[in-house]
Amino acid sequence: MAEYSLTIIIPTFNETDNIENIIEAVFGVMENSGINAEILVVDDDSGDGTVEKVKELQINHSGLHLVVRESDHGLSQSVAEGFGRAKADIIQVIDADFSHPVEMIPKFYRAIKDSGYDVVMGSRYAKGGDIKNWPLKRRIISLGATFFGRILFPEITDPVSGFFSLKKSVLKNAVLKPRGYKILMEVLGKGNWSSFKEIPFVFKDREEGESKLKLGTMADYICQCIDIGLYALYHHETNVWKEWKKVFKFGLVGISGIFVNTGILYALTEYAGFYYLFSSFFAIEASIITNFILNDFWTFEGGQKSRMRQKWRRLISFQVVSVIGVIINMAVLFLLTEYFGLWYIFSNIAGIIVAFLWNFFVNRNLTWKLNIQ
Ligand SMILES: Nc1nc2c(ncn2[C@@H]2O[C@H](COP(=O)(O)OP(=O)(O)OP(=O)(O)O)[C@@H](O)[C@H]2O)c(=O)[nH]1
Ligand SMILES: [Mg+2]
Repeated sequence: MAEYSLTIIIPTFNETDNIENIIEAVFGVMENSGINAEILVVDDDSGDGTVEKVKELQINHSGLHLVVRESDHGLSQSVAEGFGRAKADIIQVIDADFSHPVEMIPKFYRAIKDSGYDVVMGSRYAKGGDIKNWPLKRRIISLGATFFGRILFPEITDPVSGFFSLKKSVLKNAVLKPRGYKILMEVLGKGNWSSFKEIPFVFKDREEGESKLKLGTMADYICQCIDIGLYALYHHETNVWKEWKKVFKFGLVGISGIFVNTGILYALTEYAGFYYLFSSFFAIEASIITNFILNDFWTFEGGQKSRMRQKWRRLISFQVVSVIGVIINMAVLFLLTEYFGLWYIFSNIAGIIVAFLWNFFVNRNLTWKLNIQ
């Protein structure tokens, strides 16, 4: 049996004002809940006495371990190093500055140990979660970041949270490329997991010490998202690959719809003698319905778990989204041709792409949104 049942990684950089309090608080919670945990402080060679403080505390805490990193500094790199050194099979990551409520750690632990989830995340954006004392600018940046993350992981409300736990086995064979602040995204994108739970929590801004977040990290973050998307193209065990598959299938269904549309348009006009615009109305509607059936059975299989439990509600949702998609397609066609002087065939291709993205993402996150929590 492993020496510890939980490893709590605390990355630190210049946290003298917090380090003692956070370590005592975490050990206190662990003692009360009977979890045999080690704390692993991963410090980036803080010059402010954080390291000395931890060493002092080690005298009274045999479960307190410290890594001081001399090179390749960075939050994600530090956490990744902690993953490699964790002695327990379950790992928790938490900030040193009391932004994450330490009393919730047992809840995370139980969700893995007792309920068997692979990854458990603290969410600021799930119902019940919140952020205290953040200026508007920071909220907007964070929401923007979450938006990109949600393209990759549509069911996860806060894929950039710094407060999470996981089974160590999730990291087996995962080639992490840690950089920047968003190590959780890296874990979700490259790790091997199938179940997750989000626990809402209220993020409190630090009271002690200084923030190290630089605003220029957004570009890095977008690169990270792209890297995760590309990684999935040749690592088919990842969850992002499952999203890619949905995009491909949705596209194929869309192409099948063109054939249905054209076939019915032709048949009604040529054989039934309908006026072609009148035929087109039926042709469009028929392709919307066949697209719906194929997507419901194939692209988003397991649709019975969808939040919209009844099929007819999904059909109506799909219908409305599709009609708006047609309007978007025509609007882009019109705008690019009339105001940007583009050849109407190119404008139309742009319109099709925008409408496709609209149709996919809105249907993905509305019509076939999974009912997880
Ligand atoms: N090892 C290591 N830890 C870091 C680094 N940057 C930040 N940390 C730690 O990571 C945690 C989160 O960093 P914060 O600076 O609190 O980041 P934040 O919560 O986004 O921003 P503020 O709370 O406003 O400062 C804290 O425990 C920091 O001490 C780093 O480069 N290396
Ligand atoms: Mg903080």
